[in-house]
Amino acid sequence: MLNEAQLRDAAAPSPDNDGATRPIGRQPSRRGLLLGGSLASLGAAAGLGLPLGSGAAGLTSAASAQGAPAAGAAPKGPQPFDYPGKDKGLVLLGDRPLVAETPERLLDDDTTPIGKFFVRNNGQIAEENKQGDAWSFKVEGEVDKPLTLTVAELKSRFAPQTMRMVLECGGNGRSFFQPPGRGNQWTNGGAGCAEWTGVRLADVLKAAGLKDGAKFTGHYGADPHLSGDAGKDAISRGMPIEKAMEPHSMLVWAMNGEPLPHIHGGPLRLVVPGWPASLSSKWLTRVLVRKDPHDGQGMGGTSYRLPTIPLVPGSNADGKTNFADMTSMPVRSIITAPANGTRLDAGTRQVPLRGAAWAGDHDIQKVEVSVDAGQRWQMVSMAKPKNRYDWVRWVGTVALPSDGYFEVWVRATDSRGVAQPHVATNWNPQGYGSNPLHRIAVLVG
Ligand SMILES: Nc1nc2c(c(=O)[nH]1)N[C@H]1C(S)=C(S)[C@@H](COP(=O)(O)O)O[C@H]1N2
Ligand SMILES: [Mo]
Repeated sequence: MLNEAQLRDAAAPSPDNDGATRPIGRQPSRRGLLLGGSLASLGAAAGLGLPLGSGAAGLTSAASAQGAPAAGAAPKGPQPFDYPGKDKGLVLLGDRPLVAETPERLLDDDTTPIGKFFVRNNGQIAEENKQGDAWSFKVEGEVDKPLTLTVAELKSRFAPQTMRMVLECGGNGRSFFQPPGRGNQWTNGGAGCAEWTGVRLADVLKAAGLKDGAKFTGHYGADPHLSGDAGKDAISRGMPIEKAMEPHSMLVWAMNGEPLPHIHGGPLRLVVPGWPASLSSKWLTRVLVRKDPHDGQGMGGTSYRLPTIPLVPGSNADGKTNFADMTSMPVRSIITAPANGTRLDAGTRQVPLRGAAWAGDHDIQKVEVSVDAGQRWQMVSMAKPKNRYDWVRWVGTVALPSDGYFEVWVRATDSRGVAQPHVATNWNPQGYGSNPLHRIAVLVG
């Protein structure tokens, strides 16, 4: 394994392998290659979803796969996300509630900067709170001693820790389902990896004293329901107590060394790594310890639940039978450099690649890349994660046989030997658990 500095050096373009990558067009597009310069005709074809690669259903070329508008839909490029402190390259997926994802090429940092971190809300954004350390939350329910604690008390009474961990939306990858799942059409950008500082949720639950009946949690935040109805929660999810007691499940007040930004749930949020980020309640007001599985907003039915008996894609299901709550997120890898749609100088034969891989509760066993649509795979070098739930940064170089159009594919395999599929699988109405391999298009010459 390489350390981070070695990884950066290895990935730095060297003079003899022509690292002169330049994006096609000004703004790389989710629709793939943008119209621009000599690529206009290829770009136009790609933007309209013309199949340039495999004709297999759900396996269109990388150039057309990324956010190609549905047949008949008005061709509409990605909507930029305009929010204070956020990179303009983020892509707005919805403004009510406010949701924005990070294109793969912006996940190129070892630690995702706050400006590039995805944003997901289910309700209105909580009122901006200036209390900081005076913010308080409650621990109630199946505990001996219900607690009300301020952030200041968390800081002084418990042992702080900092962990670099992936936060990933349960719906990440949803747009790859055929037919589409209901909800925000995430590509791979509903994820980021930040340094989270806070205390172990387990330490606080122990201080409250768990009763024998303490089997599940339920989480509440201060954000109003989208409708403004005070009787409803924007979202309120919960988990088995074993997950809550893991040392990496944290009450967090800082992100990348800064006070937790308002949009990411400051002054206080939960970070429950490995599982759908909907458990990682922002603007945390209450953790309810329960005997029974939580029944809040976003629990039950088909919400954050997967079929235990595979469904016919597109069929109706209410989730009442043969569905189970999502636990670990599936294995995923992305190419973060070069960007999809990069044009390389004629004669370029060596292409350096950089990326990331992660696998929910599991470790990454290997990451492989292919330039011939998966006929042959080669391994890349992985850096050592900082701690459990950190992502793996990887680098590699692929050789191209000629000028022309190529796709680079990446797939990761988790520590159980489970690899990313070629297409999204286990279709479900709300489109969870979709993790097909990531593909980028490059044009040489
Ligand atoms: N209070 C509250 N917490 C929340 C949510 C929310 O809508 N309200 N959304 C959840 C979901 S679905 C995700 S994916 C993550 C997103 O966290 P981020 O906006 O900091 O990226 O927050 C989770 N925590
Ligand atoms: Mo989410």
